[in-house]
Amino acid sequence: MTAAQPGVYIGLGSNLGDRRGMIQRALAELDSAPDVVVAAVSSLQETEPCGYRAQPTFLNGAARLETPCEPRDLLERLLSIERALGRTRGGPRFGPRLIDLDLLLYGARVIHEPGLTVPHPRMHERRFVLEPLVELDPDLTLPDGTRVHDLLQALPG
Ligand code: PH2
Ligand code: MG
Ligand code: MG
Repeated sequence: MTAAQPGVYIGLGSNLGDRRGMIQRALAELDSAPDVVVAAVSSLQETEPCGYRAQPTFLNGAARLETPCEPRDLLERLLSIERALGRTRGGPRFGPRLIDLDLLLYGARVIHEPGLTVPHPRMHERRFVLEPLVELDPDLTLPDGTRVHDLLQALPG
């Protein structure tokens, strides 16, 4: 019997250029690696920018991956796909980006390392992250047992 794969979830975002095309290219790139399967992709929704308001509207979603890659390896892949698609760093924090791939959840793993915090440290307060996660799995829980659905219900507005 093989062990169940942990649920690995990433956030998808873009607010510059061909936003849907950027997200699709990123997913195709990720899926093209022999050891990563993009198992499910949520719908992509228009969302108002948060954190830094004076920027274009985002397209956001989430995907569930199946992979034996360790979280740090997976993070490096995500960053390398962001770079390959033309993302540069150096604008304002939370500012506009061609593509943003965030490691949100890696099964029940809790990680606090330089450059890698899982679950993603700001996901609890972000509707544009929680909604697509609940769409992918209405019963999804965080490592501490909190239901993502309940976090969404608790958001103001
Ligand atoms: N990402 C940010 C900052 N603000 N706002 C929306 N709506 N969607 C995002 O993906 C987003 C944001 C930094 O990663
Ligand atoms: Mg982000
Ligand atoms: Mg990011």
